[in-house]
Amino acid sequence: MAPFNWEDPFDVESQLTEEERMIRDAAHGFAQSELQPRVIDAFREEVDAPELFPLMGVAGLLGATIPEEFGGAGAGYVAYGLIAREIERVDSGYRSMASVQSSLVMHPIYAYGSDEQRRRYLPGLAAGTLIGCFGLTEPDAGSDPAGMKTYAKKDGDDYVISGSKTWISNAPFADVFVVWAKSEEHGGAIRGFVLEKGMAGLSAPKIKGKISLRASTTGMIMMDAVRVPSSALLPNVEGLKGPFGCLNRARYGISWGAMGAAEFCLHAARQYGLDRHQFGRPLAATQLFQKKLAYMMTDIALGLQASLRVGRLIDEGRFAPDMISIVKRNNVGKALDIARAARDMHGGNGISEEYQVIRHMVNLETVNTYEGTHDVHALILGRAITGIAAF
Ligand code: TGC
Ligand code: FAD
Repeated sequence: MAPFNWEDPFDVESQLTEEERMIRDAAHGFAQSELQPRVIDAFREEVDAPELFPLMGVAGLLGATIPEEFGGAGAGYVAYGLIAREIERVDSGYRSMASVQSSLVMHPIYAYGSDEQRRRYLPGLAAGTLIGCFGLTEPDAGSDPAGMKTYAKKDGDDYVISGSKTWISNAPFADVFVVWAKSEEHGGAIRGFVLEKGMAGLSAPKIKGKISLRASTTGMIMMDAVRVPSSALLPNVEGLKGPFGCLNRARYGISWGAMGAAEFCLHAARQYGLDRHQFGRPLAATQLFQKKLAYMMTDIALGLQASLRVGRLIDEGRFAPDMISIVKRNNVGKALDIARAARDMHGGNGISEEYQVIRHMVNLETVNTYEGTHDVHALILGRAITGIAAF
């Protein structure tokens, strides 16, 4: 019989390669030394932190799956997931900053871009000297991005883009804007364009007053007849499969990230229960407390194992997007339940910033909503099961 390790019940560790363990350890070290010391103040003060991007770049955390030729690490999707888990163990907002850069900005430029676009943007994005954002959601088109109004008209050799995007991570300090628009030239099909900070008619005001994900900066993208050269068009994809191809990767990363946040909450609740005495014994000596810990550990073990499986299938080129809906929806929903339980198990201290579980709890409300809401992923799965789209 093997010894049981509550911190890794199914021995994920032995299922990782040496390279994956090294990348994970580097991400853990960075997250604990650079991110953890700032996060409580950053969340309270709603701090903009563009200076974190070059630090993440030096640590090799941006564009891990992009080939080394373009500044990435040429690593696989399991390694990418492990990075997300370590960053989100500290804060979902910091993971958001990194996963937008990697999956939603670098991936489309790499997968759909021209060679000139790849060389112009990818090395700077990998280094974090350029910051990217991804504009899909609009004020009137969230779960249903096909309803977007942003439009690109051809004018001579240029495109002229008008419209607005909302709830866009990193937008207020972004240098590179991957924006999705309906293109008149392509019969109204959705196409991707790469815009740059400073273009006439382009602005990105910050959305203030979030009660969730306060350590990540969110904004709008306002485009008032922004004129871009035809070289700004991402040439190699047309239709919604363009943005969804990016979302597959980001959603998969989130499935690992949410487990990192949940692991933080389990560890915190366990320690609190061992330290805190009521009725003459540790809280951890009570049956109800132990049952909650058992649920937490079980859901984390199952969630990590499922994400690992999906990551391996992505690396083998054998994944279906529905698999990603399963792990994004399940792991984030379970992480939210775990964070709420951990908050409760801390009693009054659970609402204090010092104990950090309530920050994870309110962050995970956003994670449950973005990249396809919990219910939209249920509908994607319902369609897969029945063949009927019920959106
Ligand atoms: P539907 O008819 O299903 O598909 C249209 C076309 O897209 C293709 N497709 C996919 N391709 C690749 N991967 C996927 N996951 C795909 N899903 C669909 C599909 O094959 C089809 O291609 P074609 O060639 O036949 O045209 O589209 P629909 O309009 O019915 O979509 C329904 C639904 C609900 C699935 C979809 O709209 C959806 O997923 N909605 C959720 C929207 C969403 O996730 N938004 C995310 C915005 S970005 C964000 O939140 C970033 S936060 C990041 C952070 O800060 O960390
Ligand atoms: P809606 O689509 O209006 O949904 C509202 C509610 O209705 C939800 O509960 C939903 O599940 C439900 N619903 C919707 N349709 C149906 C249906 N057919 N049947 C049953 N229920 C339904 N977007 C980007 O493009 N880029 C970003 O970088 C980005 N970052 C974000 C950062 C933050 C902090 C947040 C909060 C959001 C971000 N988003 C981003 C937007 C995010 O993807 C959207 O909020 C999300 O897709 C949901 O869209 P919505 O807010 O318009 O909600």
